[in-house]
Amino acid sequence: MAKTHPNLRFAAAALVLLSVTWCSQQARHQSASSTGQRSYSAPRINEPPTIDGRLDDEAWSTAPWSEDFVDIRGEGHPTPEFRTRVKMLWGDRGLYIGAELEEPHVWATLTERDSVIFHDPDFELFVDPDFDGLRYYELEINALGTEWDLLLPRRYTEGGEADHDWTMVGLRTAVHVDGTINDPADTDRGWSVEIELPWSAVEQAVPSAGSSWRINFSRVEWSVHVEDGRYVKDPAPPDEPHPEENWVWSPQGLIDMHQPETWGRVVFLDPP
Ligand SMILES: [Ca+2]
Ligand SMILES: [Ca+2]
Ligand SMILES: [Ca+2]
Repeated sequence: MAKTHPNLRFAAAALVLLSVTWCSQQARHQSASSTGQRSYSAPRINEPPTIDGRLDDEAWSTAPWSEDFVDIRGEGHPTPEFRTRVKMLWGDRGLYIGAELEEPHVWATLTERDSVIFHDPDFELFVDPDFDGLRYYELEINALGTEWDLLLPRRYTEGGEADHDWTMVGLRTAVHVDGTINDPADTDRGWSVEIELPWSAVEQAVPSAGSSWRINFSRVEWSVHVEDGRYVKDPAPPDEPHPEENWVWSPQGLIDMHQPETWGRVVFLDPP
């Protein structure tokens, strides 16, 4: 089965929720952008950051932190227990994304590319450069740096079938763990992700200054306990379809990332 988290299983409920959410969002954000969702102005850089997972490059100092991530459902839902935030930059080669994930227990298990990475705690990127909700792109990465990239011709709820074999050609990612991975004996500070997404990797030319893409980020977090010195996922509560936490940059209003119209946007700033 293609990725059904968090989507297909609740298409009907999602439609109802979507309409309710849409109305409330229209009321709440009518003075904001057309979607009422997040917006990030990415500085243009000449000297790209070194893709090593550490966000201490000179380039990153020019980019502000995003808002802290929130529950995917948005207002009225619990504030995430751990902070997640991102930065973005752009240059001749591509879009740069730096993410910082506070996490006292860094763990990951999946090492094979194109595994279903959200079965581990992960960081996820979604982009729809032309805002049409069609042919959009997703990348998931865990704390071991294992990637899953996929192309979505259309959303699952409209019969879309993800192409998992598709590859973001030229993609470069790196993860830095601030602490230890898979070691419950200590407390970690978190992990960070650094991404160079070449324009061509998502079938785009270099954007013109002032233009924007639809984009969102998600973090999946599983509650765990320790058994025999290893992290083990807590059992899912009965009848709980989403035992994981879904924390996102631009709230979706429901547990479904495959709704590009409620993603945020990245605006490609003019050079200084
Ligand atoms: Ca770096
Ligand atoms: Ca598109
Ligand atoms: Ca792939």
